[in-house]
Amino acid sequence: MRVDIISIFPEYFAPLDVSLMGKARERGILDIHLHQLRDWTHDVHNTVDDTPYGGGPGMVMKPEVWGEAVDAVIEDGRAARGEDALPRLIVPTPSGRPFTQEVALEYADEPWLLFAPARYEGIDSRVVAEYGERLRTDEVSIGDYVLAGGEAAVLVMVEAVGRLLPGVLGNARSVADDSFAPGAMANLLEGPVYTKPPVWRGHEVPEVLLSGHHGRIARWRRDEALRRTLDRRPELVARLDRDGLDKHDRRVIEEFEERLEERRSAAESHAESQAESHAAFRPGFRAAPEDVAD
Ligand code: JD8
Repeated sequence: MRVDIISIFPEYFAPLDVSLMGKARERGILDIHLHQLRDWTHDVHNTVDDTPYGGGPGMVMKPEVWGEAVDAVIEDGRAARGEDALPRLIVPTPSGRPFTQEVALEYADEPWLLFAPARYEGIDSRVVAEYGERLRTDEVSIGDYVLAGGEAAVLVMVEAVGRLLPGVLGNARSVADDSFAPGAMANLLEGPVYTKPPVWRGHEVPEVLLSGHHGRIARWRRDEALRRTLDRRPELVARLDRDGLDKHDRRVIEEFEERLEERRSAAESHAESQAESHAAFRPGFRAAPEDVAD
């Protein structure tokens, strides 16, 4: 896979020289090209930004510079990959569609990705409009928090996609076992993991994992993954296709929901008793249960 990245901070991508992505590049599985956006400026200050039309805070990145840069990189890539080759243009933005494992799997099937991480308030929106007519162009977000620029998002996406390419991950682990990957553990979070020693600072490894009984171990791991997902990402359990759940799974879910209900009603009655004791302490004062600190 060819990957081109255009940025005013190409040095930001040094991490792609190390570890899994570094090896993937050495093996020629990943062919990453970094480009300095300012190479396509023509003024003495190498200006890439200007004030926003309509006023408002910050600066917007100029369309002309991005236009020249993207055109040049596409020409460069077509020279290497053939005149009919075209990249998929990916523009990170907090207002983009969510980047998910499903999208990562889709991108992993692409022969050529071109990333356009911006800074400031983002890129003049006519750039995406322009290339959206010529290329498959995606505006994507890696999560509901605000970064200072798109570079970190590109690092995340290149690693999430790169590790899915054949030959990148050793056979120790297959991507089929990934959380959020289609399959048995689809949309379940990873469960707890353990290694030697069997006891550490008084903390023991769960007995079942030392049993060598693969059936029980698989069952335990699935139960733990289900419980952790119910606890931390209940919306993912709601997405599970019910036919994929066996009787034992449903039992685990019922047990969890019963405990949740017990905890909830215990908290509610505790708050009520607190409110009553407060009322008893200050006659005429009626504290609403939610105002009574736990
Ligand atoms: C690209 C400029 C900063 C964003 C003013 C802060 C992705 N999940 C994500 N959060 N933030 C980004 C992201 C932020 C970016 C750029 C991506 C380019 N900024 C801007 C608008 C508000 N500043 C992102 N993917």
